[in-house]
Amino acid sequence: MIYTSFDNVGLLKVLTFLKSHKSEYLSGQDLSDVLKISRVAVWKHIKKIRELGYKIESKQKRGYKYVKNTERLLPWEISSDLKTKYMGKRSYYFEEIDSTQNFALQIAPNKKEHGTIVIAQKQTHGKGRLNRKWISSKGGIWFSIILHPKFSIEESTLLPIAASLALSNTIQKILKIKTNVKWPNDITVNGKKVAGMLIDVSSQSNQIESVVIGIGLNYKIKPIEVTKKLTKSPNFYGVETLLNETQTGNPIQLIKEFIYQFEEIIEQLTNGMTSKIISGWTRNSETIRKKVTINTANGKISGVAIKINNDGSLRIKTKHKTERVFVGDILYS
Ligand code: BT5
Repeated sequence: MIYTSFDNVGLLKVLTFLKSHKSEYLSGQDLSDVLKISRVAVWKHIKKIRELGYKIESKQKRGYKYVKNTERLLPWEISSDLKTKYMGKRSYYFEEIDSTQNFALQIAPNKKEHGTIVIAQKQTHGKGRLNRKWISSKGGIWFSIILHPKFSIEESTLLPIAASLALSNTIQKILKIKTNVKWPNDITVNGKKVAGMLIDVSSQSNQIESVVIGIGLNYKIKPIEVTKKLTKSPNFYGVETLLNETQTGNPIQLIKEFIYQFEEIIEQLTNGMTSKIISGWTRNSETIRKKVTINTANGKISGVAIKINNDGSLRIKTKHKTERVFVGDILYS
């Protein structure tokens, strides 16, 4: 099932009316009269609203009362009171999809999708970088953001740094959990991976047409189950979850804050404030000044990680020289 920010009108009419009369019971007849829809339609919408995770109480002869919000990242929940200029105003929510990245890439060329978010509750074929697997069962936050940015291809190489800084700061602010960033695109908690991202850029003659940033965040997953599926993958270094099953949180608030911070950081990138982004990332980093070994397509490189260059690459001092690494996976020495 798919929900968007621009349809589901009838359902939203009922939900908005219930939300705006929080402490009252509203009868099916009242809702039908005020909203000018049939009683059967009211009943169908309320059934659906409950299935979507909202708590609606009902009492015989009195009617329905809104009690509690859903935890699902539904489009209208994300866009309501969102502080951004363009990001997240439009979104698609899938209960199940192969990969949000695949869907986002298909619609990305359309100009109206600038800032659009594609979210899934579950992915059947979640992708990592270099066609690796991303395990995305229910409980995580799996999403892709489409941008038609004003910055150049050179600056786009800094996007994983910018996105992971925004996400790391958001998690610390909203959930008060200490996170670290790990080059090039990971967020860790207790040294294990809690989020990863991947970027697909479409360009023509050095001009960016669209970018799709895919983000996988282990919000409330079972690390043991994910670990079982991953131990054979060569770059695996452990899985962490932000919340365990017994904890409650507010994922809608988390994603709204992220969208806001990400839009701000994209603005900085567009205005050439790369050193601000890099120094913010470095403060959160568990990579810089460490001895590292990196797996690259051309073999392993060992040395001390010195800094992130303006193009997002990592500068490493090996025994004999200083090297720049653009793509790779870090293993700590
Ligand atoms: C990434 O790749 O970390 C990018 C992950 C991006 C996932 C998002 S979800 C929404 C959007 N739609 C998609 O289809 N994808 C994006 P990479 O750095 O290559 O890391 C992949 C590696 O992380 C795998 O080889 C595993 O070792 C490990 N891994 C896979 N699933 C994981 C999980 N849920 N938690 C922690 N580690 C995982």
